[in-house]
Amino acid sequence: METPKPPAQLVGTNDFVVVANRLPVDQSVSPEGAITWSPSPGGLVTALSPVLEKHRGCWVGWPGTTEQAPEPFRTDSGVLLHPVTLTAEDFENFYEGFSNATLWPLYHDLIVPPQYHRQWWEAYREVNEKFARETASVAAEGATVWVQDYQLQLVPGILRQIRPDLTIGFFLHIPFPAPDLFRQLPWREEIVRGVLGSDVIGFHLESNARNFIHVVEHVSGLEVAGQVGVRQAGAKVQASDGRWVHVGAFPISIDPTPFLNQQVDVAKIRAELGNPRVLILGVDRLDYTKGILQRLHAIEEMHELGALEPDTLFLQIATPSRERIDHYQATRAEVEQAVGRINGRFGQIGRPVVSYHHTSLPKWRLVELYSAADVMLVTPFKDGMNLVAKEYVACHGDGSGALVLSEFAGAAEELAQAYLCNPFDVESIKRQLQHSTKALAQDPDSARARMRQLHTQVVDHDVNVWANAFLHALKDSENM
Ligand code: ADQ
Repeated sequence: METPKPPAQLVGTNDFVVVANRLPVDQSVSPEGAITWSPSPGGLVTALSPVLEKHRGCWVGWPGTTEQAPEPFRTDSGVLLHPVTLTAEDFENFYEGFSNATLWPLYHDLIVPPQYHRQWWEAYREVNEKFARETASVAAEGATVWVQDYQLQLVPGILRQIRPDLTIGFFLHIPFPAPDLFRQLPWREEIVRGVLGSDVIGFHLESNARNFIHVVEHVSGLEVAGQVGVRQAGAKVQASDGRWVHVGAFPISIDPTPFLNQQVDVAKIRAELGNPRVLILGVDRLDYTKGILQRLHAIEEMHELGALEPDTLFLQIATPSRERIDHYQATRAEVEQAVGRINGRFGQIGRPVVSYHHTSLPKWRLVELYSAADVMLVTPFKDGMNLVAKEYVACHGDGSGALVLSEFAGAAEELAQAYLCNPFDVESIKRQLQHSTKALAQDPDSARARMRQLHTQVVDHDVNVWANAFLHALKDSENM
């Protein structure tokens, strides 16, 4: 089929464009008030840097402030960062509203009730249009564009209309819900049409991809063919304009390099923490999906039963997140109340049993804590993947440590050797916590074998495997 020509006034010069809600930049303000912007490395940036650098790449995204946005600028490695400006009202209605109070809870199986407001939907549509127009203005003729995540599900459809010459991929970083849940969404047809503007659509898990295919077939009445597979876009859907859109599961991972290479003096870190006999760790954004409160209940009940070594410390690092949204404020209050109660009941003077920190930490510090922890507790009610679980495993190539992981985290599919628990069942968290600490103390060889298997899985399936598999599927779609 001949590739359509783009309208001349819309063409940019970048052959590969990533579009994500956030631009990978950090703002710093000097004491004199001068604002500077610097690139902030993250997993996605690391994974996509080689492709971005090779193809004169560009990253389109919001710089994280509704105030003064930077002019487009190139990083040292030659990647163009192209800011999309959002007003305070856009941020409230598009980001906090539709993205994080409608879609986020709906796609995470209604852990809290999603709110449906027409005004938020209008803002979502308008902001998606803005992202699509900015992307169109930077993409070269015939460029490849990779759109990321739930905030931007309308971008592929809008882009396809204004720039039919582009090859468009879309990846969803959070779960895609069961069809009966998705059907609640008043704008479900528009969302499906938007995503179907892509050539390839990727999800973390086969079950997510199958949920999507089911919606497309039974709610939108479109034809589907092929089979959903992992790291390939084996299923396809015929969009209403006749194009076949390819669908597959592409489980995301981490760049293990910093976790493998940093030398950590574990004894020193544990000494700083008061030399607990057992160190249990939690690291999450403070989000109601992550099950932090349930984890605390499990710890509390185990102290009640005397089922934890008296010298056990539970260290919880919780990154501030979406702090103006009601359910996030409520979750924080509940978590902090539980921490106070548990320490009040079981801590000693100068020696708490829970050490809780509402803060973000630099990666090197996380590596220290991951390396020092005997048990990592990852108990989300629902999670697209969960990279924290993979980061912890990457730090334990020597087979030390144990991972207690929710069966509702996407990561549980690949990390089946972890101590899997049901976070809705506090007994299940307690049981697996007990199994893991008992194995470390009484059956270290088998604990070591389990951790080594997990480690091999994570190192062999890193973020490059993820990005390459998706980009290959996208390339293949051009020849079909
Ligand atoms: P998140 O919900 O943010 O990601 P996760 O996958 O665990 O969840 O990634 C969190 C990242 O933030 C990790 O790299 C972690 O190191 C970092 N982080 C967490 N707490 C931190 C702290 N206190 N200080 C510093 N860094 C911290 C969404 C989906 C996931 C999916 C990812 C990627 O919800 O399911 O795995 O995208 O697709």
